Amino acid sequence: MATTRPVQSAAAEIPAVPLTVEGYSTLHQMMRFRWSAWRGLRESERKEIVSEAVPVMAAMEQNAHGQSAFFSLLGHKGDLMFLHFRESFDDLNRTELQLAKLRLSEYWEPTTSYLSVIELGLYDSTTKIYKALVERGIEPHSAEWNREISETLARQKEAMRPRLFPAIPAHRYACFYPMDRRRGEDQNWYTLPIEERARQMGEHGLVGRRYAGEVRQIITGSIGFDDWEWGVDLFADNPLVFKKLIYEMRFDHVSAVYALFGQFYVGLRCPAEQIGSLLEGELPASSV
Ligand code: 76R
Repeated sequence: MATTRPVQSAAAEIPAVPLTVEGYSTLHQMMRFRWSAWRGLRESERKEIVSEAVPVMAAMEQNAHGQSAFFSLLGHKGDLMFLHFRESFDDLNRTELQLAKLRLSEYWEPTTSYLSVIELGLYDSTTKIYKALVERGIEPHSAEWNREISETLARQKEAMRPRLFPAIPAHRYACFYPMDRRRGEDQNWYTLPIEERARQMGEHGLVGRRYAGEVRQIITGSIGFDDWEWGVDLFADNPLVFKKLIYEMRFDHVSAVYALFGQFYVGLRCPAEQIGSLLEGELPASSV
């Protein structure tokens, strides 16, 4: 079925894709823990296995070039969630291999995983930048256009460095879910004019900012990497904030009309040092 892209009169040639800047490569690993096999071990063996794993996991937690964090998951979708921020896919893969070498890894098995990169969408500045270039008579996709765009992106990336390469927020609860923008026959985010998408994203940001002190959000982009288009990570000390924020956002136009959601995962942060006691059935203490 033919979809007609709305005519964007003055800006007919303006590219449809918003500019984005990318930071850490991220991997979520959801693991089921083989409790019965674990409990079948002698206590001394469990201790030995934990004391091999803890220093490796603690070093990942403190890694200056991208941290890891460990969570005890609620519900049946897994027992543990590992979240890794790294500077490259190579580093992520190295991390997976390092964990797979631990004896403890014989007792966890993946239920799912999610690969993405930290992404800041620059809808607001994109439309301004594209228009300014067109007004200067620079043709989209020409060498000069590409140079101007890559200079802008380099400047933005520098200015946004702390948000692109963040520490993992030290809150007690994490909520992760993947999502898409709808591409239905009636409602299709990707055929909306960029100005309209920028307007809706602006409104989305305003709703989000009301929760600034209570929740930290990290948006990762996964187009080309995983089954959904974005991953949403929320961190808070009160899990009810996830419900309030996400409920309020459902009424936001961009979520009400264009958001499709995957599975939700909620976990409690478990510092590496407390993995041993977690696996003996004790809840992690409240500080990271
Ligand atoms: O990063 C920024 O602060 C700039 C504004 C902003 C962008 C570009 C922003 C703000 N978000 C952006 C992008 Mn968001 N966000 C979600 C969800 O559950 C739902 O209905 C949606 C899931 C939440 C809860 C959330 C929270 N955001 C995105 C994108 C990329 C889309 C694209 O580019 O097309 C997605 C999929 C997405 C989804 N967002 C905020 C928040 C919060 C709390 C904020 C305010 C952050 C702050 O200013 O402190």
